[in-house]
Amino acid sequence: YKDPHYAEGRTTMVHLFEWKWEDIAKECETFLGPMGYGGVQVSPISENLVIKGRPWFERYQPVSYKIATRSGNENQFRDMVRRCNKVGVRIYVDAVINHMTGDGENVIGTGGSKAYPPRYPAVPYGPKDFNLPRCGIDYSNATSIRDCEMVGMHDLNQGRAHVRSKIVAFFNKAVSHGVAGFRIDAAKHMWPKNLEAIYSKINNLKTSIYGTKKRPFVFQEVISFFTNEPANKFQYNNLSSVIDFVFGASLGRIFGGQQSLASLENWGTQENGLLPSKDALVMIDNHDNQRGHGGAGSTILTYKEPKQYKMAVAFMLAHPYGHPRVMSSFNFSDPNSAPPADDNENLLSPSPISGNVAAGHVADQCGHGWVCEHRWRQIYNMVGFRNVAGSDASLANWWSNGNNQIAFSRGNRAFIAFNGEAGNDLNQTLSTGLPCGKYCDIISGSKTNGNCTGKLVVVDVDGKADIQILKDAEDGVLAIHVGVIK
Ligand code: AAO
Repeated sequence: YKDPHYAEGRTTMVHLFEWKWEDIAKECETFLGPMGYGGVQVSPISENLVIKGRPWFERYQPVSYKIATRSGNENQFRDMVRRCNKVGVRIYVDAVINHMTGDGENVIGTGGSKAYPPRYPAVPYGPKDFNLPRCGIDYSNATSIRDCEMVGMHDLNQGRAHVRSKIVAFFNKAVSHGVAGFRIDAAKHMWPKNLEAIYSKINNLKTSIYGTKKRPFVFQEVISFFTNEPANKFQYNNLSSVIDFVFGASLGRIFGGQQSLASLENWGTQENGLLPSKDALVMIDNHDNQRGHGGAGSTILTYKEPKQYKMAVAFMLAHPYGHPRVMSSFNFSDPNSAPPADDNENLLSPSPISGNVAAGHVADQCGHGWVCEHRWRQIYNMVGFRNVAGSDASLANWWSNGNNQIAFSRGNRAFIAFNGEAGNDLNQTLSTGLPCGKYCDIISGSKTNGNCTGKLVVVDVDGKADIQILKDAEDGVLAIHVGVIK
């Protein structure tokens, strides 16, 4: 359950938050595949409660396991998975299985199903399938975290055979369409032994795509920062991968200027409070903490602080620790607002990629309120960097000025430098570990038609190069690798 099953040479997934299946299919073909992304985490696929104003969070209140949301229907979903796989991009489903909706009258889902909480005839679930008596969560108590209701939503009892079988059938439907795995929403609120039983019943992945006997990649959402929390990540990483929230909170603190970059020298070890690398799904921000939901918000960097954010993302992608996930957002000021739409009531969202991007053409931004961080040159070029560095090129040639300037290489394949100092330029001759040659910096530009559109870096026979990052440059990073020799 810990292998993402990326196609050969790919290493990184992107969360295309609230994107439609048709748009994701196009994005796989025209951008993600060609730029080397390995996979997409999609928004929840199961039918959800329609909430007035259509906030993004309605998608976390299931009404049934029909594949029918504003992202699209089952045919569109199946078509997306097929087209993405065809260009080497995997799909991971965000699975909401801890709970159904909160209370409500006239509950109607995005697929037209009616519900009478706690009765959900379209599954079907009835009162016996939920934990009773109803209670609010006391976060100091492990049983309460698992058996009480998260913000008033009816809490499924995964100990029941009927509930397990419905969840497993839902997973297996997605597997039959060719997905590579699942994000387990609110895993912390379910007992590990129940999750283990459910995972064991998921079918092997489609042989025609993944080969024989391949288990789904499962990454569990467990928000925890301290080992002494009654429900914490170390209770789940023996089952499968876990999203490590310490990662983004710590890197946000460091690249946000509250702690020195030099302190990153031993990054990725237990002493940072992180999970073992192979167990960890990591990100700088996610759809919750970028807007103050789900905790740990104060140090989290987002697209709203672009210079620091791009530095943190570059560090995540350059460093060998963990399985990285890039966030792709829509712009917001109200944290509860719906995704960009022409007409929310009719579920007509403008396409993030319509009109402005011809097939095969690389644009740095989308439009219509979609931020598309994954299309920022400084981010997609770093995905390429990680793919070139691969998993066997270990971290080498660490350098720091003891403060906020650092550099390191990934074996003899890739090299990166950071200047996090507001008041000082970085101007140093550094060991890059790379073979002698001329390289294009992939942060200030790209290598296009044999030329560098950004800085040129000359590595001499000793592997040394003059590295310069000015204090007021647009980006505080310089990165080169053996794939961009001029
Ligand atoms: C909505 C409304 C509610 C309404 C409800 C039902 O907002 O007012 O009652 O509908 O009608 C999303 C939204 C929710 C939304 C929900 C359903 O975020 O606002 O509720 O959809 O529409 C906990 C969970 C974690 C969860 C996170 C949001 O553990 O699983 O809350 N994330 C996932 C999804 C998320 C989704 C759901 C789950 C639900 O990613 O999008 O909710 O499917 C502590 C705990 C954490 C806890 C946080 C927040 O964190 O440890 O477990 O996360 O609090 O409650 C420090 C601490 C840190 C602490 C933090 C905050 O940093 O170190 O531990 O402070 O106190």
